[in-house]
Amino acid sequence: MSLACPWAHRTLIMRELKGLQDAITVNVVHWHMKKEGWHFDPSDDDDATADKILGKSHIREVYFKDDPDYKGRFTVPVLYDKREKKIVNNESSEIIRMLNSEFNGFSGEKAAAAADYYPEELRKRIDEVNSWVYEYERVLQFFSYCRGFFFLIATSTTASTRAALRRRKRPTRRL
Ligand SMILES: N[C@@H](CCC(=O)N[C@@H](CS)C(=O)NCC(=O)O)C(=O)O
Repeated sequence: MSLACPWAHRTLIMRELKGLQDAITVNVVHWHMKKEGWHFDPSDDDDATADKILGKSHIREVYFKDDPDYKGRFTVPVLYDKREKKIVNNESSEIIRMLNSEFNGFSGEKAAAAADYYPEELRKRIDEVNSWVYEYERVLQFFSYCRGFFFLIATSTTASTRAALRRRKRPTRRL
């Protein structure tokens, strides 16, 4: 799980709502996703933990342990079965549905176990909102890449213009 990831966040919220804090432990990656992807480093981030299940340094190693031929993205959240030593699911919308109904026997609170956050009559609407959020996030991501690209061009153009002006202003050295 990453505290920087909104998709991971909703699984954490559902874990609380369903009283599953004791049944499902949480390992938190470092807030900064680097070139090798999410990594565990509690020494540099007070909120991060080590990988207390497999002792891995990166999330990608957890994926490869599960499937050495894995070709997808190394995303969080990941629901992991400690006993079977297998990834159960890495899709937050499915994980929250699982937490809603499949772990009721492990909940620490009766009322939390009984609470249903995916009632039959609202499922269609909830699924629609979920798809809409995914689409919207993709569009936002596209615009934020564009913004980053134009920012880069603008700053590098400004920087090179400034450098050129500085060069022009520089007095010619006479020997
Ligand atoms: N469909 C996934 C998406 C999760 C996702 O995109 N997580 C991001 C962080 S917010 C991630 O781990 N990205 C790592 C990568 O793309 O390498 C879900 O909702 O669980």
